[in-house]
Amino acid sequence: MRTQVAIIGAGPAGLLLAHLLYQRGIECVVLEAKSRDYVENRVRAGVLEHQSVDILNAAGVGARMMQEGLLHHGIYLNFGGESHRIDFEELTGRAVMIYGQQEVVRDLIAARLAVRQPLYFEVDSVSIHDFETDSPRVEYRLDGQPHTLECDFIAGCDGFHGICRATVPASQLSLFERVYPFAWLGILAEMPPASEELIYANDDRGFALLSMRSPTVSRLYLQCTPDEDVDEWPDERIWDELRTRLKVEVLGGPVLQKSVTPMRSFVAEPMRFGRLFLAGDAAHIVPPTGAKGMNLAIADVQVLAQGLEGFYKRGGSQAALNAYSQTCLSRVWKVQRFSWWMTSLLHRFDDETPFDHRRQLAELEYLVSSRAAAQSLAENYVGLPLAT
Ligand code: RFL
Ligand code: PHB
Repeated sequence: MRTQVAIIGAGPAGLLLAHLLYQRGIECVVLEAKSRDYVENRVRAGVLEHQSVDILNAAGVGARMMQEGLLHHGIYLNFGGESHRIDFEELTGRAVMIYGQQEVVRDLIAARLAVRQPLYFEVDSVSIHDFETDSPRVEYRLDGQPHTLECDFIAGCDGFHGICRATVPASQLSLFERVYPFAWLGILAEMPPASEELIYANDDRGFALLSMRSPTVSRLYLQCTPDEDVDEWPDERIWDELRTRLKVEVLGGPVLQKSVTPMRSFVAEPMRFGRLFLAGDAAHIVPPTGAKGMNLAIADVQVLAQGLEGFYKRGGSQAALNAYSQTCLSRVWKVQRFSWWMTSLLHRFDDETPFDHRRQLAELEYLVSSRAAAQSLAENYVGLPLAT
């Protein structure tokens, strides 16, 4: 089989890239290791930057998001026994959209299937070859049968644990990483949101976050240890801890799902190797405190789709593709900085000194008393422009 672009991975990066390429008349095949049911029900991110909303709308896949998503004009920061609001609308004129990643994934899968374009689930033994030449290829197995997919380009959209980055010789990669000494215990619960906007709390007992998915479903997180055993967290213990840290009394309800997410910052440079392009979590990971992972994936593939359009519509010109890595990384590092900063500001660290803690509280005080400081948080949270 032959195609123009082979896309490995059907997360937000791979699926949106497939759709953007389809709109530009470029053929692609998407190969996904998991089942459709699995990827459509994987609970992850929930916040879309205003620019991600624009990209999804411009791609024609935003109708359900505009109907069911929740537009938020600010967030609350709770610390020192008080609650403070950061007003995005007033500080930046922008808002963010609360809409679950699995809903974005469902909309994109529906869009791909509606136009009857190739998207294969449950492929295994995927391997990529010859991407340093002009004729790369992908080998995989589907229903027990071996297949070869010849292509012009490979898009590695296969997440942090995928095979694309792992296939690049180590000598060609520079890796930058910070692993945090804590994790998030996250729950999805059948409970109407207890606040109209997200609450980020820096409490003496650790960080907590109140988020939501819909008028009837809430998403909440607690700072915990990276090796935390979920079985030691019966529902009532989680609710008690959330009430204490968030200072919100009315929390409770059936817990639909529980999981522990480790926290890391990670960047692989460059993001292009010959005819292989890495996008999304395959190239970088941010700790979730800044709500940026899915948004970075969306921004990467928007840049990649434009680069591939340049190649196919301008007689094989690689000018835009040559700029892909640099264009993405310049924004990725700014978003890394913001995500690291939000994480450092809001969590308790095992090795922190009383000085560190006082400094952290002083920074929070500064943030909610200085318009300049609040505006900096707001412009990063709603999303930095694509090409900076
Ligand atoms: P994904 O979503 O991991 O998709 C990669 C896909 O590749 C498949 N795959 C393979 N397919 C074929 N062959 C192979 N060899 C393969 N190996 C892997 C996988 O099955 C998968 O389907 O990466 P992508 O598309 O780059 O998207 C990135 C986002 O998923 C991620 O950054 C966000 O979820 C991060 N994140 C958040 N991002 C936000 O923008 N806002 C948030 O509020 C937010 N909150 C979060 C988050 C991530 C979390 N977790 C669980 C990591 C909250 C949490 C708790
Ligand atoms: C979420 O709703 O899952 C969420 C919201 C904000 C974050 C991280 C996760 O910073």
